[in-house]
Order: sequence, then C-alpha cells, then structure tokens
Amino acid sequence: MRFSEPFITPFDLIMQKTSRNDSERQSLLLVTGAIEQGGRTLSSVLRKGPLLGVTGSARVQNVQGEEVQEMDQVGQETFLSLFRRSRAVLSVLSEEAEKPEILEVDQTGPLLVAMDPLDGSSNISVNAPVGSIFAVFRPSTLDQNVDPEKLFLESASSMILSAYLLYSVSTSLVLSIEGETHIFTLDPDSGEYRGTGQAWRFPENGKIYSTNEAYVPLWESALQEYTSWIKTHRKPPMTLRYIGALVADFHRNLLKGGIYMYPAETGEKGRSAGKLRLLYEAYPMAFIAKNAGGSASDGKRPILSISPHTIHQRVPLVVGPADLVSEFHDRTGNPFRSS
Ligand code: AHM
Ligand code: MG
Repeated sequence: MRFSEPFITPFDLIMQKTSRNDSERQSLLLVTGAIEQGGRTLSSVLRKGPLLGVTGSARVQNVQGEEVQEMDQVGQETFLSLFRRSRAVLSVLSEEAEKPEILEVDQTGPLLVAMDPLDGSSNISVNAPVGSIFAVFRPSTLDQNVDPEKLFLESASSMILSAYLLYSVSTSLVLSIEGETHIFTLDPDSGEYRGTGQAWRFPENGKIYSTNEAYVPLWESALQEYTSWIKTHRKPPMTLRYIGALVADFHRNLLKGGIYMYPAETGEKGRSAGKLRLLYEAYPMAFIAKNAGGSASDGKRPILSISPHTIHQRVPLVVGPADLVSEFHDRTGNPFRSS
C-alpha cells in the first residue's frame, strides 16, 4: 500500500465490525487502542535496542522456568498498565505472570486478554524480529470475585478478537475479528496504523515450511516421513524458512503461503506437549489463520476445539493455509478438514 492511497485504521475496522448497540464495542476500541499504543512504545524502545541497554537478560526466570530478557519485562509492564488504564479489561493472562489478576473496570462489556507480550525474545540480542500476541475473550461471568484462572479456562471458547504486533523492518499490526484478518502498518511519524480495508487471505500454492528441523529425530515417524516427502517427492517441493519467532514465521507464511510446525516430541527428553502455549500463542494464531482461509491443529485436532485444563498449557502447533494443513494431516495419518 502506498501512503497516498485511502486507508483504514484499526478503529475504523472495529467500528465497521460492531454495531452501536453492541455492549462490547467500546471495550474492543479501548483494548485495540491499548494494543496500538503498546506497539508504538515497544517498537520505539526496540529500535533503540543496545543504545538503551535493553538487550541483556534480567537474570530471572518466568513461570515456565525460562530466562526472562529485560524486554520481556518491558513488554509485560507496558501492556499490563495500558490494559489496566483502559478500564475495559477484567483480567490479563500473560506468559510473564504466574496468575492473572482481576482489574478495575467501568465498561459495560469488559473483556479478557491473554498475551505473550514479547514473543521470540531471544532474537533481540541479535537484532532479529520479535512480536507481541493477544487473544481477547468474552468473559463467562462478570463476577469480580471469581477465580481469574477459572475465568480464563471457562471463557476460552469465546474468543472475539486476536492480534499480533511484529516489530521488524517496519511494525505490523495484524488484527482478526468477525471472520476477517486485516494487516496494518505503523506510520512512525503520525503514530497511525494504516491498512487497506481489504481482508487478507493466505495466498494459494504456498510452498514454505517453517520448523526447527534440529528436532526432527524427536518426532513421530509419520512426521519425519512428511518432512522428508515435502523436500524430495512433493510436487513442487517445499522450501524452508525459519526465524525462530512465532510471530515472524507466521507473518511471512501468512503473506507468502507457508505452514508453521512445532510438533510434539517423543523420548525421555522430548517435549511431549510441544513448546508453544495454547491460550496466548496457538489460539490467537489459529483464529487469525482461520479468518484468513487457514487452519490450525495440534497434529490431531483443531486447535480451536481444544479446551484448556491449565492457563499456561503447552500444545503442539501446525498452522497455515487450509490446503497445506490438510496435506500435513493426510500425509501423517490423521485426516482433518476444518479448523
Ligand atoms: P517465547 O515465547 O519464550 O519467545 O518462545 C516461543 C518461541 C516462538 O516464538 C518460536 O517459534 C519458538 O519459541 C522457537 O523455538 P526453538 O528455538 O525451539 O525453535
Ligand atoms: Mg512466545
């Protein structure tokens, strides 16, 4: 899109997709506004990177036992405080906090947000792309005394909006609502996120696959055979691209047509549940993919049919254009048609 062309903002999209009588409209506008503002803040901090001394590790561990980078904490604090100030978010679940907390709200239709505030953070120290991921749910109850953990588990089937920010050569905001996925680009001068107004669809005949091939020996034999087939016998053969940040890998595949895989691993040291988290990584990407003509599974079932048992639950993830995900399933012995 050229800057001179007519454009829409995320505000325009939410206004188009909701009605005046919609009790959640105001909350959706406030939540989207908070995501936009967080994206401006983080992209500006990330651009300065080493100049601000924010590439190092904070030398603490998050609830998953992983080392937290300073930027993970900046992301967590930035988005949490914006959602708190919006007074439209009843609770925030984050990769960076063990438990969600109930927040003060004054909107009639408050929402729940699950987020990975800084995805792929190990990329920061090498100046490679990172992102932020959000899933927005309609709460099953507005009772302020409810256990927030239970609230997220019970509301997981009511996702109404998903989004991610990609901090790269430019900053993209991909937003999915009401069956459509839209791509916006941040204009750093005006602070505006601009989109074409046209819903985005995965292109046809994609031939990219994105996975950490170092783990192939830990995969089930059917998956090993599939990865060998896509390189040798498939017509046309596929080509590998892997950045190591879900947002960046997914985004390239959304634009060019490609399948992302982080499967379950076997063996004593294997991650039997995969690596990625269901509520704030797999769910939002599955929603964005579905609304762009794609689908997502855990290798056996559609991601969006999985009911979480715990808020930080991990899940294997296969996501991309519907034809590539179906082909994956046909070749690995678990036929699957819809997301
Ligand atoms: P993070 O949320 O702690 O950054 O971890 C998730 C990241 C994904 O962005 C990425 O796709 C994956 O981990 C890469 O894992 P690996 O280094 O095992 O390939
Ligand atoms: Mg992540």
